[in-house]
Amino acid sequence: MANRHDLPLGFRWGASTAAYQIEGAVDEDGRGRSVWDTFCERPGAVRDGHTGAVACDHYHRYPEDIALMRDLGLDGYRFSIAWPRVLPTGSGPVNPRGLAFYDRLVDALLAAGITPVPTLFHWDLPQALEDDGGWLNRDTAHRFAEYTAVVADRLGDRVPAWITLNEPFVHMVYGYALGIHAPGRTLLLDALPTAHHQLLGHGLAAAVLRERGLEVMIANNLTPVRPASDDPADVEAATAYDALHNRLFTDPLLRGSYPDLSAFGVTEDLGGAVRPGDLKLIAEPGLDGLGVNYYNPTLIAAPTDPGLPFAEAPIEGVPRTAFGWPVVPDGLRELLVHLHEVYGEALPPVTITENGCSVADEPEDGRIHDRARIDYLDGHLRAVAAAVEQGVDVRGYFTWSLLDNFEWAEGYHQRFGLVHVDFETQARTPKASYAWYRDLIAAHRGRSAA
Ligand code: GBH
Repeated sequence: MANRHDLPLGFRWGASTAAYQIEGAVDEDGRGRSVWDTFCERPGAVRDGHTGAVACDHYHRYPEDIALMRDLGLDGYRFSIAWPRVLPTGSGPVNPRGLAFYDRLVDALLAAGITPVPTLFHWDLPQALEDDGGWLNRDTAHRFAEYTAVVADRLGDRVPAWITLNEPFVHMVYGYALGIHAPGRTLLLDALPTAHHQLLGHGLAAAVLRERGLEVMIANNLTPVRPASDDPADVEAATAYDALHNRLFTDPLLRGSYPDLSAFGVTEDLGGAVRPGDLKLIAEPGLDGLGVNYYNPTLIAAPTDPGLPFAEAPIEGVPRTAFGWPVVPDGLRELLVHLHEVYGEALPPVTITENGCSVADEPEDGRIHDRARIDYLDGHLRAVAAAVEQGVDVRGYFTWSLLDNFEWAEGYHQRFGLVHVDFETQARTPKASYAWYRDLIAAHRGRSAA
């Protein structure tokens, strides 16, 4: 297998976060409510009743966090912009104090030599828009494009490349189909229009960014789908699952069409959501890069429940993260090579926009020996290098996450950071993985310069 040091010259190193997971300050400077503020108040929704009200207090502590990024040697920092800070009711009046926060953040990043890579939507929809139907309502796509214009007009002079959406699949499934995330709806397959409306929002926002000469990416959580056996029933189930999880969110962007979802009893217009011209709006602006968030592969077997055309099977015989997710680094190589094979020339350059793991790593003598995270990152970077060797154009790697943070329905129980956060004192303590990543970046840069 390829060595991680074989990554190409100019390969970009980064780390990722998201607004609701780190900022806190939910009632400050005119921020409006988001669906996550509401969801956290619902009894039983988040483990131990945790909320993002304070989180990492990054809203106030961003200079300290940027100093940590600078010492790490990051080329880029992926963060998200909280829509309800900028437009407290989702549309209408702009909140200048909310916008000013991102202005300060961008300037401080640039002063530290770090490229800001903002994501416009990482799940914190303004509650006022949810009250009008959220992503079930087609109008939300238009509101998203308007919000994009406001933010791009303010930051576009300093921010070259933008990510529209984070993981529209997870937002649809966890947020609208199963109710594990905000807004906590349990619509099952009736959630499908939220896929189309998010993608339409992407397309409209992409056009807004393009008009301003800015680059456009999207961050999809993709997974290599493996059938549990060669049995045709398992293979058929895997094909159906792949269409829902992966191709539903890449085919319209890269091919201008939706995949066949007939196994789900779903028509090509996704329950009437797709109107003439929509697919053109989604595909036409094009993508300058595809962001890939990778955590683990998926094993799929023939259905056991009559309501769905697949069943998820456990992946045996591999290590698990503290969250219980299987650790399969080669799945990332498999995924990247598969994308390259399926989409060919239509596949834009790829950036890994998230990859990382939860480790139960409490401090010992003031140090955090998160060996499992180092092994995870090392294995996955070798997988990226192997994919590059097999011809995939991968431009960068952003680890999830810079800081331990609010892990959605798990509250503060899962720690994904290179930097430990004490949620009582807000003290930041770089872990062993932080030093490891810093040295790796420095070594790669040394080779690139040589
Ligand atoms: C991302 O979602 C989010 O973008 C980010 O905000 C979040 O903090 C981070 O990842 C960590 O969770 O059942 O064993 O097959 C990740 C979405 C959905 C990826 C569940 C792994 C299945 C694990 N995840 N998924 S398993």
